[in-house]
Amino acid sequence: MRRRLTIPGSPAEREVTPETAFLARRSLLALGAGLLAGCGGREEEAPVEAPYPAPRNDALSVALEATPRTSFESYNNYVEFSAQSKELPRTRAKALPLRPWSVVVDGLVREPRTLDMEDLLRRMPFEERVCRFRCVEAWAMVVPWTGFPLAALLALAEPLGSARFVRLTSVSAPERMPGMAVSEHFPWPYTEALTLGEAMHPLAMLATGAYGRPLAAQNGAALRLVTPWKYGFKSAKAIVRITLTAEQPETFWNSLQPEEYGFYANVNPAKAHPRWPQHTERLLPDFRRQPTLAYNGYGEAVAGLYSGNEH
Ligand SMILES: Nc1nc2c(c(=O)[nH]1)N[C@H]1C(S)=C(S)[C@@H](COP(=O)(O)O)O[C@H]1N2
Ligand SMILES: [Mo]
Repeated sequence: MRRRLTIPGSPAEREVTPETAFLARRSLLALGAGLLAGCGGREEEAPVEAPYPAPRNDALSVALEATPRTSFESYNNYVEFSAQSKELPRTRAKALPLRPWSVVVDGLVREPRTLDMEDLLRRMPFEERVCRFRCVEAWAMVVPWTGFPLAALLALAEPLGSARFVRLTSVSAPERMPGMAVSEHFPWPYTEALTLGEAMHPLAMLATGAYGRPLAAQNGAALRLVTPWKYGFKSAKAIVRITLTAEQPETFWNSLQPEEYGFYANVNPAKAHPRWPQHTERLLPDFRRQPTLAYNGYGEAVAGLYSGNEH
């Protein structure tokens, strides 16, 4: 990644590069700055265009009306800001700085990477996808996310053959996140994980936006996971690290209450939560009751990942 390349013309590069090669390379860069964007020094790069709105991927979208943005942005689960309130995350999350933002991709990879938001905007294939979204608490929404396949980011880091899981770690900012102190016994930071097969599935997405604009802080800006066939708690917010591992990682809710929150957490109307049924759900904005679908309606796409016994 260009972070680890020397900026052309810097003293360090002059020391290690024969002068002729240095001059040739510099003129090449000057000529081909556009082509080399993403490979050269930041000086040569044009400003990055924000991808909003991004082209819609109809094949991976549902033909349903989106939940109003105001509901999406004002009814939130974000325990770092409040474990009780659906409303407080919206006001409290304003304290979280969203730029600069970078994500580390490390662990069992050939090329560990640190990418900032500009790197992602420049290098990832952004698109919009309208997805069903189902919380384990039995409320549901339909959200037009903007983002890119998690697989595209993993490919940059080149997972090793020994990698079997992908752990996603949310930002830890106790001084900005009052919920962390209130729930001090929780296993912070918030982490989630997928099998590598799930993470490479085209439906697994990293979102930077929704409703054709950047994500609001309370919805998990600057970068959050979207796995529409799983309960919402799998979709970690404010991701700063993505680590490939050989062993199944401990995850936040699963380690707190394994009977209530499985590792796989695929939406399953036939398997009741210990404290409530899951065969129906309440769709925002008006909490209209409707049937819950197996794999949240994505069974045709994802059922092949499973034997059927995962929970
Ligand atoms: N870091 C972090 N990620 C999180 C959560 C959280 O508390 N902290 N809550 C999860 C749960 S339970 C749900 S339902 C969704 C809610 O996303 P939304 O507020 O954007 O609707 O985020 C998930 N990701
Ligand atoms: Mo949730």
